[in-house]
Formats: sequence, C-alpha cells, structure tokens
Amino acid sequence: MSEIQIDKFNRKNFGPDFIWGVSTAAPQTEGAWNEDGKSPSIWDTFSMKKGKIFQGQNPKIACDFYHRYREDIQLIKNLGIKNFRFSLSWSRILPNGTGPINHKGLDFYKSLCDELLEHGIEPWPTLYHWDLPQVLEDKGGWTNREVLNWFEYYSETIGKHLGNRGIQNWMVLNEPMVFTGAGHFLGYHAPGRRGFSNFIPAMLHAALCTGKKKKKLRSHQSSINIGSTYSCSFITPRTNSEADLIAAKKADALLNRLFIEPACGLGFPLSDLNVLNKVEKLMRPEDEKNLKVDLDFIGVQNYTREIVESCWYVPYLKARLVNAKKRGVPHTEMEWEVYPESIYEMLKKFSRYRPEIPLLVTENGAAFKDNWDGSNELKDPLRVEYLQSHISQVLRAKNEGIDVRGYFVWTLMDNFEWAEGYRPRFGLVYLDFETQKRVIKDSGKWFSSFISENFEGVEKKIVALEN
Ligand code: IFM
Repeated sequence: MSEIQIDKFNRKNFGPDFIWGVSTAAPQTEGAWNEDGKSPSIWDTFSMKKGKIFQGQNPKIACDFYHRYREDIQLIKNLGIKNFRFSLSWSRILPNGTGPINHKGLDFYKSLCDELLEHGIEPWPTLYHWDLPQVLEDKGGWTNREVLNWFEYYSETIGKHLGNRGIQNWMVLNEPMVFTGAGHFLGYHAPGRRGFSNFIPAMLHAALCTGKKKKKLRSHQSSINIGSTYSCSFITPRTNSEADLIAAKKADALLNRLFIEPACGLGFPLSDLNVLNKVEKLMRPEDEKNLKVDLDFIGVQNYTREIVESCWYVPYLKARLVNAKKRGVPHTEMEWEVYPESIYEMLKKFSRYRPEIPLLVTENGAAFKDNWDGSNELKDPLRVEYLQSHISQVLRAKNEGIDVRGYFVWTLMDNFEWAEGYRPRFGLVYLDFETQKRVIKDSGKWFSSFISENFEGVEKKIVALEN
C-alpha cells in the first residue's frame, strides 16, 4: 500500500465557467462498423488480423452508440454533464476517403449534435481519432503526402455540412504522437506499420494536417474555437546519472514535445532527437511555416508519468520506460503509474509554450478492474480516488495562475481500448458488452455530484492505494 494526499477542494474553487465534461471516440464506442454506407476503417481491418487485439476482439459493435446515442445522451444529461467530447468517423462520412458524401453517415452526426444541443449539452467533436478509412490506407495512408489533400477534403466537408449547427468547439487531431508512434513505428496499433520509414512521413503529415484542417473549419464559421489534443506524461529519469538524464531528455522530446512544439512555431525538437533529422529531407520550403497553428486552445491528455532509463540496446533512442508494475508502485490496469502530480507538471509545461492560449484537460481517467455483480450499482473506489487526486492537481495548476479552463474524464462508458480490446475499463459507466446494459459506477455518481451546483466539497484526506 502507498498513499496519496488530496487537498480539500470543491467544484466552486474552479469558478462558474470551468468546463466539465466526458470524452469518447467514434471507433471505441459507435460500432455499426459496416452499416448505412460506412466503409471499414483501419481499426476494423486491423482487428480482423490474427493476434493484433486482446482475445481477437474487435470494434464492430463496441458500445453500439450508433444506435443507442439517444439513451446515452439522456444518461449524460441525468449525470448533469454539460460537455460531451466525441469524434467523427471519416469512413462513415466519406466511405471513399474523398468523393461522394454518405448522407446517412453525415445525418448521424447532425442528429447527434442536435440531440446534444437540445439537451443542453455542448458537443465537442474531434475530427480525427485514429480511424483512417482503409481505402486511404491502401494508398499509403499517413505516409503518403496526398493525405494533406484528403484531409483538406474531409475537413472542408465537415465545415460545410456540420459547421453551421451551433457547434462552438472543435478539435482537429487526437494524440498524434500515439497514432503515429504506436501505429507507424511500433506497429501494435492500426495500421500496424513499423520503423522510421513509416513514422517520419506520418509524423510530418500529421503535424501539417492540424493547420490545414483548422483553416477549412474556420472558413465556415469564424467565431468557433479550434484546438487540437496532445498526449503527455511527466518524465522522471530513473537515476541522476548522466546516461539516464540524457535518456529522459530524449523521451521527453519524443513523447511530449514532438507535436506541440511545431504547432507552437518552434519546429520539431530535432536537436534532442537527431534520429528524426531525416524529416528535413521530406520537408518542402512552405512546411516550416505551415507547421505552426494558431490554436484557440490546447487539449492536454495525461494519465501517468514515465520513469526513463538509459538502455544501450534500444536502437537510436538508447532509452526505455521502466514499467510501473515492475517498480511496485500503485498502477492502473494499463500498468500506468498513478501519479497525480504528472497532470500538474504537464499543465505547467504546456502553459509555457504560448501562455496566451488556454489549456483544457481533454482526457484524464483510469482503468481499474470492476467487479460487477449484476445489480444496478458498482463500487469503484480506486477510480474515485484517481479522479479526485488528479482534479485536485488541476486546481493546483489553476491556483498558480495557469490558464486551464476545463477537464474531461476519459471516458463516459467502458469501451474498445484499442489493442487491449474490452479488458481495460475506463468508464464512469460500466458496460456489460453481452447485453449492452449500462450501470453507473460510483465514480460516475461522484463526478456527477462533484460538478453539480451544491456539492459540499472533497475533504482533505490521505488515501491508501493498492500497489
Ligand atoms: O482510450 C484512449 C483514447 O482513445 C486516447 N487517449 C488515451 C485513452 C486511454 O488509453
């Protein structure tokens, strides 16, 4: 057992305008993978390959949100949650990647947004949450520079058809580091590409797309806010040795700085990651300036910290992460350390880039084992403690003057957790995937009461966490 301290805090300490919400993503929740004209995404095809996903699972049905979104919106409303982040499925809207619109697919998002607004819930769509249409992957996907044109077409379509529906806040990409790194370098996420020859072009194109899409969305409604989201983890060197310090610096450049720095006009952090210098050969003269994006907000997505040590046999990077389970520290089902200060440190780090741009925590949450007994209740004290301790670190950052304006829990309900399948459960709502029954967990009830007007406050307390 080890302990974390949660200082006394209250929702009111965040001020009346602070944005509280929940986040989801199309490929993790919608299901209906081949209905109403949708074509397969790279996650549909990747999950059909042997050995790619835990127990051979797939996102074909997931939470069946495509059919159940009305009930789920009612659930969100009942929880008193006023902001809902979701993503749009490119292959549902444009089954050929570009070209003719699939109106049934588009209508789904029109109804979803209308329904949310009618229930007093702000829609927060993300344009791309990792589910490229397979037809585009077949042409090289993110490694093909043509993706800039495909993306432009997609964002133009969204701007034209959804841009006038009163949606105030948009996000362009979800965690470009993860979909390029896990999907194009390590190969354990879709599309399963590996190595620098895939990663470097994918990285460049993903970074360039953020600016392109932004302009296209903006042209249809000038008053909207457009941000993008970035994964990040506080990095600690394992020891103070010179070798570990160098390893930690490289890991920081790769995991935290690689996409936010070009977006903020600083270019790729190549001096700390010279293995990526090859990108310069791919860059065209206009790219340098197009990497910079005038973001209206920065979405910070944080779950854990990473301990990094030097490792001579890891090619190029010579660094590796030291697994939390092996370290014997409190961790989640993803084997991610529970380390609430990480979110504070990351907000501080991201606020220094462009202090005038507000930050939003667009994802934070935890997967813990949930033991559901078939009733309408589920106790998940570890998740409640995780949320409390992290929200209290967000408040710490805010109280120190960091312009953080919102916090979204990942996630509304248990869903398809990529290569891990349905095993890790991050939801505030439990999902029985056999019957599609939804059960609000104690964490959902806690979050709901915390964000309500008359919440009494979390007392200062020390909580014990299981290792
Ligand atoms: O489920 C993912 C989400 O799609 C992106 N951010 C991290 C979450 C938890 O792994």
